[in-house]
Amino acid sequence: MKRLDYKSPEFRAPEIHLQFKLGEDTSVVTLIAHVFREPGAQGAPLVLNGKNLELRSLKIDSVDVPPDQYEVNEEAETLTVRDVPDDFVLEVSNAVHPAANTTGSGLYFVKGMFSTQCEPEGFRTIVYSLDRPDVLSKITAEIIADKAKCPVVISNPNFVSLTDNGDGTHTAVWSDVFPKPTYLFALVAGDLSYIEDEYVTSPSKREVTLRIFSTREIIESGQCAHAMASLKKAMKWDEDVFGREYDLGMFQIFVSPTFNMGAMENKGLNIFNVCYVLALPETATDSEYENIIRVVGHEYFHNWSGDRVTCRDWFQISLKEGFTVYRDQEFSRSFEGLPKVIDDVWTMRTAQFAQDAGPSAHPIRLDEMVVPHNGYTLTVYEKGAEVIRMMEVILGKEEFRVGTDLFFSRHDGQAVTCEDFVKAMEDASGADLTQFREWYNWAGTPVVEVVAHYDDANKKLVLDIVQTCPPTPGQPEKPPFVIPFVVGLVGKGGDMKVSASEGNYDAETGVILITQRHETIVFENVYEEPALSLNRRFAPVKVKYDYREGEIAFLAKHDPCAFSRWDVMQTLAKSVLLKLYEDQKGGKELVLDASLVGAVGVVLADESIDLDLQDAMLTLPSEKELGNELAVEVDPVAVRLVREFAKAELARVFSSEFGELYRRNHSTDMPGSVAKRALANAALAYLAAGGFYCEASEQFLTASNMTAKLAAFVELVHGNVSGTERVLQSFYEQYEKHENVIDKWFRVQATNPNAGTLDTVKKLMEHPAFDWKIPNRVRSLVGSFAANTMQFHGISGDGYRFYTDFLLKYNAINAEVAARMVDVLIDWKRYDKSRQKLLLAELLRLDAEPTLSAGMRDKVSKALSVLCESYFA
Ligand code: B3K
Ligand code: ZN
Repeated sequence: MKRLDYKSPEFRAPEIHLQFKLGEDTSVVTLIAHVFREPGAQGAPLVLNGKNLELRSLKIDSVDVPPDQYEVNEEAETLTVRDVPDDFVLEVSNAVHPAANTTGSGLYFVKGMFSTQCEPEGFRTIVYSLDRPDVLSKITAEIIADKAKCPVVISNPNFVSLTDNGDGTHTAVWSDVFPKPTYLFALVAGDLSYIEDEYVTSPSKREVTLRIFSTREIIESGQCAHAMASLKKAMKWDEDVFGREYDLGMFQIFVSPTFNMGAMENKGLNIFNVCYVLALPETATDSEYENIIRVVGHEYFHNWSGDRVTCRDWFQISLKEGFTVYRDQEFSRSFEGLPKVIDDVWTMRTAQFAQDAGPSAHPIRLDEMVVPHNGYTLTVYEKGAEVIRMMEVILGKEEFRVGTDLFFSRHDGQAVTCEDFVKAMEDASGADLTQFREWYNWAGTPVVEVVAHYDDANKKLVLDIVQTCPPTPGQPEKPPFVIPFVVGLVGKGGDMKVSASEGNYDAETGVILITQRHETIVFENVYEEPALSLNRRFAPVKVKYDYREGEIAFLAKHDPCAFSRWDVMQTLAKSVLLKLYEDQKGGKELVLDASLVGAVGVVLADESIDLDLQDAMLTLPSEKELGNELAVEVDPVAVRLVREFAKAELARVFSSEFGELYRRNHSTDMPGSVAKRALANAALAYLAAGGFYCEASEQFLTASNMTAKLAAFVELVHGNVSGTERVLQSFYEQYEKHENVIDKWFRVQATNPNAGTLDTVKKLMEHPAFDWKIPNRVRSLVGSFAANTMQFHGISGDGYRFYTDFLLKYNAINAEVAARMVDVLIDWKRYDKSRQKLLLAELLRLDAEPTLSAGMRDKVSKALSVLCESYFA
């Protein structure tokens, strides 16, 4: 499928009536709709989408369609009816098998509950339908279920009635107010309970009932309060910041223990993975609390950016996802501040930059796809959000808001494209975003290279800026991008007030608007040679700049922009660690560069530093990011070892400082601040890296909250400290009833860097708490193992082989999650020759499997397509 081959729908169904007769083994689903032919589609047959459905009946205007008038094509997933009138009533009925459905998509029955997942193409596995995002219908769902097994039957968005049928069943009816695409339909039924609250919207003063549903056990455990508070906070924020008000009388969340992904924004009935809802201080870490508010916000914000205005087709996923990620990031940043900005940039640099440099690099607006499932990528989401943010930086917050208002009002109730979003921004602001649109066309991370010349005599600073973008599959050359590059010229007194006599520089905002491949900016009145604080608002580019002697140390301490203080420290640590890597490869003795030791010493000694910033500045760049910098022939084990070496060295040099940092910030009581707990845990990790485990042992025993408990647990298990078995057992026994915590128990063991972990993982797959049908459990054990550098990437290849065996099996159980999990194998070319060979063998093994899902095959083929002649040379 290609984006440019888009054809508008030939038929529309403005109103749909659905009837479900719910049965665990077999459910019968009937769709009745008034269908209209679009002008211009004369003679076209009616093509319905349907997959794995057992057709029971098919009627047009109440008359059975004779078998020679229709055709089911399993491969194309269609049911085609010829010679249909221009305007008719369609009635189609089919059976599905929810208990046998382990895919996490469509209608499934797990743990005594029915639930659905329809985005992107799950609806067609429920009933034959016009299952595409640009066909919007008002759906009424009539759901007949066993009263005893399913006392609660909910759908979306508005409750109409619940009728006792007198035969042990009851019928619930739910209906739409606003037309929606089928992917936003949802149904949940089971023996559920809920908590309830209320929100009064502004300015309309609409009273909205808020409910969070789950199993009785979960609801009674009192773990949904934080999610409810998050929801109310998100509703208020969207009113205040985007002028978006909730539009219905009811907002429901269902917390599913067996969800494939994070959550889903079905109109008025969001469905959530347990890991993004449940929280008590003793079972959820601070970052889980933060993730809950972020994801609750994200799904809620989709009510406008996704539901009221949706995507025309799945090539445009970034229209709703990039924009909604931007919205949830801004929401979280409004109360978390700097750590959230750093987190977002960290995700871009560690994971998205890698995707942008790998075999599956793609633009944020997809040009082609094999299966829509594979379009939900970091690039579409995270880089998509950064592209939106760049528009905000270019237009300014106020104009940007005028633009989003126009976008929402102009396209309310429509299914539109990324182009429509940019056009609304342009029309609202008068800005010309023609060249900016290139961000939607091209993959790859641009590189911005800066060279500075200070002219002391004339008090000028000249910046030579060159932008390039590396080739990506199918895109050897790219045009120049528009990059809002925010800079600060930092002198002894902080940011210098300068103007530019040449180049597009805005002295108010500090934005250099880069548009050409090569730009020259001439700053005037630069009375001292400044230190350069670059890319302060993080445009999604890599920056190359040779810092002068002392420049980094100066910025790390004095840059008025806290984000840049962190950033420059990362730059320093990266260069030091990469040098160590080279030394290690060259067989040289490892010595940690004094510049990093000095900079860490300054951070540790800084009494006035903000605690969040101190924590961030003490964190070394991730192994993945270092790998991204190396780009080719990466030996992941060597990367890890030099990073560990640096940590241990810093721990040795600053053992008393880390001890002191720990004592200052550690506390056995809640509440304390998130920053203090993060710092205490950072210090704990350094102490462990230096071989000191007393604090971790003590913290493990006395922790009053999961943030402290888990950090200590990790250090003890990964440190192979004597008594680990007892630690593991006590952790398990203490949290046996908390699935989210037991996931951590699996994860910590799977990421244990020590020898023997692969055997442990294999054993744990036989553990009674391991369940192939629960994606969180599978991810926590096997998915986490793939993040275990030492064991997954072990040079024996055993880790890769085990993982491939797993994927081959899991592909048959949950193809969607399995296809996501193959990502860790596909970038085989970035590793050293020995690992390339090992990974290639595994990819070929996957490729040879005839039953591989289309999604996984798509990724494996892309990975293999970079197989070039030179490899065999
Ligand atoms: N829109 C959903 C993602 C659906 C993915 C299907 N594989 C969740 C979200 O991004 O809000
Ligand atoms: Zn989303």
